[in-house]
Amino acid sequence: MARVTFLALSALLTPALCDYRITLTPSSGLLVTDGNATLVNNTAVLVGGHNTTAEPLKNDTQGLTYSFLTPTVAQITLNTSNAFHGARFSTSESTRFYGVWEYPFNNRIDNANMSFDLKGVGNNVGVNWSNARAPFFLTSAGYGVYADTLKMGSYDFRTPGDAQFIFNSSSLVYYIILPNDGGGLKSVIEQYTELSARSEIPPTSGLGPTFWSDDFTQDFHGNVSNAQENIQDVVNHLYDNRIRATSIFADRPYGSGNRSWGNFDFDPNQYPDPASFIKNLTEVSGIDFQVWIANRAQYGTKLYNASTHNHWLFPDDHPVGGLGEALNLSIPTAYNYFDESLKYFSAVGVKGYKIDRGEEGEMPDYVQNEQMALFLDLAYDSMVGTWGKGRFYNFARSAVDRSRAKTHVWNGDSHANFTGLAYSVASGIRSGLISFGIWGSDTGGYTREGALTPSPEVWARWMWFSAFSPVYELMLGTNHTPWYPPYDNTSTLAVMKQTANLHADLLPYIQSYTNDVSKTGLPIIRALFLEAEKDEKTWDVNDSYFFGSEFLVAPIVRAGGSRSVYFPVGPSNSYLEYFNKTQVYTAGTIANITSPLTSMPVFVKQGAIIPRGDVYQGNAKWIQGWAPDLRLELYPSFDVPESRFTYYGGGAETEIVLRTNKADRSATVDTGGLEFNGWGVKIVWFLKGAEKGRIMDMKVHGDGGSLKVSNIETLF
Ligand SMILES: *[C@@H]1O[C@H](CO)[C@@H](O)[C@H](O)[C@H]1NC(C)=O
Ligand SMILES: *[C@@H]1O[C@H](CO)[C@@H](O)[C@H](O)[C@H]1NC(C)=O
Ligand SMILES: *[C@@H]1O[C@H](CO)[C@@H](O)[C@H](O)[C@H]1NC(C)=O
Ligand SMILES: *[C@@H]1O[C@H](CO)[C@@H](O)[C@H](O)[C@H]1NC(C)=O
Ligand SMILES: *[C@@H]1O[C@H](CO)[C@@H](O)[C@H](O)[C@H]1NC(C)=O
Ligand SMILES: *[C@@H]1O[C@H](CO)[C@@H](O)[C@H](O)[C@H]1NC(C)=O
Ligand SMILES: *[C@@H]1O[C@H](CO)[C@@H](O)[C@H](O)[C@H]1NC(C)=O
Ligand SMILES: *[C@@H]1O[C@H](CO)[C@@H](O)[C@H](O)[C@H]1NC(C)=O
Ligand SMILES: *[C@@H]1O[C@H](CO)[C@@H](O)[C@H](O)[C@H]1NC(C)=O
Ligand SMILES: *[C@@H]1O[C@H](CO)[C@@H](O)[C@H](O)[C@H]1NC(C)=O
Ligand SMILES: *[C@@H]1O[C@H](CO)[C@@H](O)[C@H](O)[C@H]1NC(C)=O
Ligand SMILES: CC(=O)N[C@H]1CO[C@H](CO)[C@@H](O)[C@@H]1O
Repeated sequence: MARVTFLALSALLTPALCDYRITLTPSSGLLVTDGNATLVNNTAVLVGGHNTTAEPLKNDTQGLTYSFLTPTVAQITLNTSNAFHGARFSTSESTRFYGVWEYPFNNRIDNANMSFDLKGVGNNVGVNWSNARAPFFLTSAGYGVYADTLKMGSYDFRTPGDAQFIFNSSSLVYYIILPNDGGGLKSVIEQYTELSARSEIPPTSGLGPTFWSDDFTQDFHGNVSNAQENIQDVVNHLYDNRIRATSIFADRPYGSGNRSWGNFDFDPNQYPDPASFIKNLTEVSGIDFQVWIANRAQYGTKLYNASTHNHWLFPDDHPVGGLGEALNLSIPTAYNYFDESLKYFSAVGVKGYKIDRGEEGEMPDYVQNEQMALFLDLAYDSMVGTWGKGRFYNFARSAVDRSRAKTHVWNGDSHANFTGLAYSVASGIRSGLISFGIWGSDTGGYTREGALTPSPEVWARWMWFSAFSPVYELMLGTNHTPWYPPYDNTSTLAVMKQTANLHADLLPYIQSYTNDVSKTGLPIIRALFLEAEKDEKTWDVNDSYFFGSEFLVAPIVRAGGSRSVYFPVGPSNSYLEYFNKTQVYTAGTIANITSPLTSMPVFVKQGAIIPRGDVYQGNAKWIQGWAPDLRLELYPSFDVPESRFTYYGGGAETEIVLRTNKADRSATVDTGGLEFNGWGVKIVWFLKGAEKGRIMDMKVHGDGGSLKVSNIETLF
């Protein structure tokens, strides 16, 4: 590959569209320019025999090609005789670099001062194993870079204004991604996921409320004598308390054999009849069921015996705690054996996996990304054959890049205190920046040290955060159940009910955004700067986010009950407090907000359109003659002449348009003929005075009904 390709935008592109060029510098770096302006300074391409000795390619462009793939995406390929390849970028010192890791090092949403491999993060402050990752960064300088490889690599952001990556690979393709159509960094994420892969829309049951225990085989109460009955006890308490639930999953232990994993079964002492138990759970109680899996072979199990017999195991790399080696899944027979063995679970009714580990030393680090991708592929394959696309819920703590098409994520083992909560909020924001958009955290934390952890205060704050997360999943059991001592069966339980039921009622809104995640790659939890890119004050905010584009959410992540909230400039001139609907905050200001455990600081934009309602019955069998119920909350403002929302439900999209007219002080909603399972939709106008919360039934069918209110005073 001796030829250097110079391919500025070809004749195919109209010059008016854009004039981006990529050129080689005298020192063998690359520049992306727009007229006289340098947009991207790719100061060097790096090659070497080792990652610690890689050097800039100097005055030798053998094996380097570069060209624009689309008007806004440049592709660079490196293929030399070297074992390691990489690149370095340089911007101004104040530039932030985001992405690469879900884990928020130093509780930051950017990567300032960080240097680390593209691998599982391991034990760390706030969260153990917060591991979603992608070879993709984006910068406040307005572009992104995607290195398309599963080889091991290291990223270095220690020099202010610089970013560098080097991969253990004899060839490398990377992309420089510029915004398109004025879409800013959002469009950079969209173009990255288009090159990489997008998530599937999960089943509603996967979004929760989901309840689980780290160990259903202990902590029995009343007449309970095994895990199956213990789960039924949870189901009964949820029912009796009228707490909405859509899924339950069993973490390990649930199977037979050494450490309960490797025989592909349920322990008959704990689950005497798994198939009928799961059928009853799903069909009678309305709750889907998932189980834990991991690529690890425990001594003495079927998986271990088959693997040693066939030489499928990685040599003993001394995994943490001697937890068993991984199979090398690049061996086709190993992959197929595992895939076939897992089919037992879907055959007995299991509808998804909690996928653990993959980064605890059970394989050499340099294959971690390739092996994890294979394991997520086979976990997906073993489910999709039985249930079909989007009808089961797999979620992993360790997932790389394209695997977002095969799994959703939770953020690992968070600590059950405010540090864990703060880091979880930041990791949710970061997960979105690498386009793992369907995300949840263990509500209350995973690592529980001592009685009454999480404290009722931490737990309540976290429950609120999960209500405004894509997924609400909560660990109970093992002496940490709100309706059993040492909890008092009142206040924590009440907040659990309030927040789980709120999350269930927000499902129409959340589902609409899962459609966005799968179509565009844009996350549901959005860093403030994604919506307010021009407001530099949003660049470092690690504890509040836009939930979709309508809500500004500011979880309380410290003890004491108040926090300061910054209201970003750009998305809205002002923000209305969501629960009380009285207080209005001006964009660009900061306010101290106090909130009891029974609420949280949440705000809506001017012109917001928020679909809510009861669209999935789940366990709510206490509702006789249940039928879906959808309502549209509308927050008109004369500052916003028109706002739109793409509602997604029942597999179809409907465009909802809200218009205001200052001249005759009116507002009009066009519901696009929205129906839900043949039912009309309720319209709830949020207006001032007597109009506040005016509810109108919209029984228009099919004919694109629109509804007008006149002589109104808006709330902001
Ligand atoms: C680029 O810079 C040159 C020299 O300063 C100037 O003459 C020219 O007009 C500039 N072109 C653009 C597109 O700004
Ligand atoms: C690119 O970055 C290098 C290193 O910081 C700097 O020397 C060079 O002037 C920059 N080039 C441009 C066009 O900004
Ligand atoms: C690159 O090498 C060529 C000859 O191979 C030489 O003429 C040129 O000056 C060199 N350029 C730099 C920047 O070193
Ligand atoms: C790299 O170059 C070698 C030798 O020219 C070629 O055989 C190989 O296919 C190339 N690899 C890639 C990934 O392009
Ligand atoms: C990065 O480290 C330097 C010292 O090495 C420190 O002064 C600076 O505050 C750090 N920046 C961040 C964002 O942590
Ligand atoms: C994190 O994980 C390691 C290894 O499993 C364990 O030793 C450590 O106790 C964990 N830390 C916390 C706070 O859970
Ligand atoms: C780079 O080298 C260091 C030291 O040998 C090693 O720990 C790290 O894993 C390497 N990273 C990659 C991407 O190979
Ligand atoms: C790079 O990958 C090769 C396998 O392709 C492996 O043998 C080597 O140890 C890796 N190097 C590092 C530093 O991890
Ligand atoms: C089936 O589900 C119902 C409703 O939750 C429950 O009352 C019953 O005990 C379950 N039966 C079995 C065999 O688990
Ligand atoms: C949370 O727990 C971790 C692990 O035990 C501990 O290091 C940290 O200090 C705790 N944070 C708070 C706020 O208690
Ligand atoms: C918020 O409260 C803190 C501490 O009580 C105070 O220092 C600060 O001035 C307050 N900020 C605003 C905007 O009221
Ligand atoms: C955030 C906020 O102000 N919440 C308040 C809304 O009103 C209820 C009931 O009046 C209060 O309990 C909340 O604190």
